[in-house]
Amino acid sequence: MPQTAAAPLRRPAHDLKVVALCGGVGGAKLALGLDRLLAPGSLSVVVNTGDDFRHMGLHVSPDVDTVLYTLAGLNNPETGWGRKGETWRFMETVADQGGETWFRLGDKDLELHTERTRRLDAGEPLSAVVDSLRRGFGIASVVLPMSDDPVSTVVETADGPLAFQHYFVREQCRPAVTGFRFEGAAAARPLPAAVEALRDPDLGAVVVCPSNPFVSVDPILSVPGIRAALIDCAAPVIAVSPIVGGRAIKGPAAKMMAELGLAATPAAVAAHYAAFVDGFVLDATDAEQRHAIALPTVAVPSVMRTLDDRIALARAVLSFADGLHVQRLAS
Ligand code: FO1
Repeated sequence: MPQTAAAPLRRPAHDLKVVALCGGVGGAKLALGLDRLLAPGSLSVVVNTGDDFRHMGLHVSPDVDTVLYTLAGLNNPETGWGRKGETWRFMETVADQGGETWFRLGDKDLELHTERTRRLDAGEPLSAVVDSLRRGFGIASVVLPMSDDPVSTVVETADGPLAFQHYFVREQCRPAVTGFRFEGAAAARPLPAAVEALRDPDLGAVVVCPSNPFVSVDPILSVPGIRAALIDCAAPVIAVSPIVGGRAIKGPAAKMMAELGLAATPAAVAAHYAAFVDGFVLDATDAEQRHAIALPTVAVPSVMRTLDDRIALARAVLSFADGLHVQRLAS
């Protein structure tokens, strides 16, 4: 029976361990809600690194950094990416010299890129660098890049293949997409901590955040072993729709769906995840669409404008997962 409102949690949120799969801005908002709701250290966020690239000699890891800045309360609320209170002296100087300015690296943000690049070049794995950055930011939740091996999202477009940041930032998502490739994925190893977190017998729920299914979540699923770990996961796996009212809350997901010949609906997103998802959360304004979804659903307010919205959605998702868990134990 589809639900239209979230039931109260049967187990206190403080008792739950949760894994979240997450891309950048939209996903990080729900990760923050989960981080604030759960006991410190009970959330592991597995983050897309398919957006990572070398730019101006620096290793930039946009989704990981968005998650770190968001959980640390340091994110730029206007852009969603980068740091609040940012200054742009470096980029101004690059522009003065006629350099490349299509991808903007803020003065404060540069510290993360230079430090990460130095440590990667010295042979440290990305996950070790990310872990010490998150400790430095005082973040209790565990932040796990999907893999220490390089995986690069390539967007196939009517104008030819484009590296992800060229499509997303330089071309402003204008070219029509025809498909996606995740270069390096076949040889990539999942981060062992991510697979261990998914196999933890005490895990309460897995949350697929409202991130872009094609360029934020699919790169994570492309890493061998992660999809299988989700399918085998003992805890309920819940996905949250990034599509509300036929539009993406942020980013090009709805445009991509139209270009791929898919309806830009929560039902199409649910179908995309059907192989491993136990329940699907859609926005209250799309509640009538729950009958088109062949999974247990709950329809709740999901547009997160404030911190309270983020925590409320996190609570609703975990309450829904808890109900599915109880049903599973009873059957
Ligand atoms: N997104 C933009 O739209 N324009 C930028 O100039 C830009 C710079 C940038 C610098 C560092 C960083 O960590 C992220 C940055 N992003 C920028 C966001 C980035 O492209 C993300 O991959 C997307 O937001 C998708 O998650």
